[in-house]
Amino acid sequence: MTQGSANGTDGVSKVNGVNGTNGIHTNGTNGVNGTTPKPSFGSLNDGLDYDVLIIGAGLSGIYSMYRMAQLGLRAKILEAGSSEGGTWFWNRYPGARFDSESYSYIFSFSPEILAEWDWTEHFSPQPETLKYIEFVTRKLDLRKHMQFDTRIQRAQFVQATNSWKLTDDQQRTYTSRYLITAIGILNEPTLPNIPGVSDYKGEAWHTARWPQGGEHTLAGKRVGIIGTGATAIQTIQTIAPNVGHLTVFQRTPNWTAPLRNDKISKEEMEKIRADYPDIFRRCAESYSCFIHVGDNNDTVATPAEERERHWEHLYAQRGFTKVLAISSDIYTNHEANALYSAFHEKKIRARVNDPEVADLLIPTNHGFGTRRTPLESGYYEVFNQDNVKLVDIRNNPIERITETGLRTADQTDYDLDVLVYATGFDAVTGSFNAIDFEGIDGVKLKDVWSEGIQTFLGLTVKNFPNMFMIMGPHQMFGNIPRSIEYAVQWTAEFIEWAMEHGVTYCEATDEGVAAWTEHVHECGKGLLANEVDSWMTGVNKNLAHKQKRSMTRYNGPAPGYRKRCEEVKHRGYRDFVLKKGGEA
Ligand code: NA7
Repeated sequence: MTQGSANGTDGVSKVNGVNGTNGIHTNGTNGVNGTTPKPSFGSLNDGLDYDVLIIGAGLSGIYSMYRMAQLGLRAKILEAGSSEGGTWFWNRYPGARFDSESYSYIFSFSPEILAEWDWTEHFSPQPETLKYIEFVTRKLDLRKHMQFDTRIQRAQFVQATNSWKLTDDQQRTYTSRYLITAIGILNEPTLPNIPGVSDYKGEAWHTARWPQGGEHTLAGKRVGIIGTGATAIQTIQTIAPNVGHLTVFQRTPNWTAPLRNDKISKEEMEKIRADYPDIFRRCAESYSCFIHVGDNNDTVATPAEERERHWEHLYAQRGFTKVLAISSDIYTNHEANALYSAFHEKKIRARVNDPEVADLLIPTNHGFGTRRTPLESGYYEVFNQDNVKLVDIRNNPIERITETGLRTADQTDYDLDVLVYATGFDAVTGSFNAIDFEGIDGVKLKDVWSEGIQTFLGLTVKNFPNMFMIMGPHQMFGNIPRSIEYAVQWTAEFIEWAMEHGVTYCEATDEGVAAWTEHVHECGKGLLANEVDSWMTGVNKNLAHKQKRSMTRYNGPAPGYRKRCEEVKHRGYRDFVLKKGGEA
């Protein structure tokens, strides 16, 4: 879709009296200085419990709530967990940490929080990140707006009142004019579809539901772990030194490269703090909002020696440098990608003593960077330890989980004290499928997306009026807090505008959805990552319903994404069907 075709939806929307009103506010704090009267919905939402309901108290929900409170709205967060944090509340497995620089992967909107919070490591471990989130919540005084242990089961759009009705697992109901979903993209853990999962009598933990302090009980134990994705890699390298024996069951090896984490001294933190404006500017300008920026060099045409020298330099740097600061053709050109994969293959071989084990650890069915590339700290060296065994379950699959461990196809039994499932998530749409979303005329979101995701701006869905998705499908998955801040800001600006204009109904159009979905697919063309099965392309082989590869994320440049969303705002939201007051 081009910008032109987005404009082509002009005049399609039914806009009752709001057409042509160009009163777009870009200042989210409108009215706070006391000079402008604060907009309000007046009595329009009187029959409803809230103006806005937010599902989820992770980063998306927290910032949404902050903005709704700033607007003076009656808003509430409903959260399934017993505290705030979202991803960083649930994922407490050993070694869980950012693999983006702490100081670029956080909220940027509050100078006060940036001034007061100190990071102690370049890549924050989960406990510190959770503390940060708790600090933000306290600082912004948001806990009073959060209701925990509330798992929403059903979200129904009530046409008679143009409002949302949510029902939780205790059959309590909540109503609101607008609904913000802040339910994350990796929120529904999946167990493997291997027979016997419920037969196992020992301790069995999914990494996303790791028991408090579980790692302290692993000393001397026989531990097995299924999976070698980002989560498994962090878990394996952390527990391997402490367990009695570790068996890693690997179906598909992933490319991974050194994280090179380090402590941050007080002096260094002050330098980072002074650098914040530049850090966030660089993120805002870059393709996927990270501080690392690639180049457009021709990898294949570059002399081999020069290429290697450059890659060696990147390899020695922290974080995603070796994933993102490379030439963009590595992500689009098979030959360029093969060269870079070969460079990483050499690195792995140099670190793993047994060549047969190294063979197993080197991916053969996808190139470097074409799946989400985890970063590691001593992962490969783990496989040189006497107490660690790598089992290839691609050629010798797990036949079943038994009472005492598991059995592979060659009839080898592995007896285990603890079995760890690092088997990932029903990603992206899974968070939505876990709730029965029902829109106009009983349309189910699950059905709408069953043949492929369709959205408008990744923020809204046709037939689901007044619902805004923060980190919904078709949004940027790169530097997630950057994407969250933008999506929340856009949504808050719309709701503020809706208040000013008495708009009580906002729905995406067929034309808008078709054009946006086409644009998302267009952006994804030519990317090698979209030729590969992974959670990012919507594939999870553990689900009963078979999932085809799909375009789950926005693959174009972030500045382009934002530009398109801004255009919709500046057109007075005319791309939507809008209704005022009590209009049917
Ligand atoms: P991932 O990246 O989806 O990894 C899941 C791993 O589990 C992966 O190695 C899978 O192998 C393996 N798996 C899943 N099901 C099975 C079965 N049935 N049998 C054997 N092996 C299986 O999830 P993560 O939690 O590691 O990471 C998700 C994201 O969270 C990550 O990218 C970060 O952004 C945070 P497969 O590759 O499917 O052969």
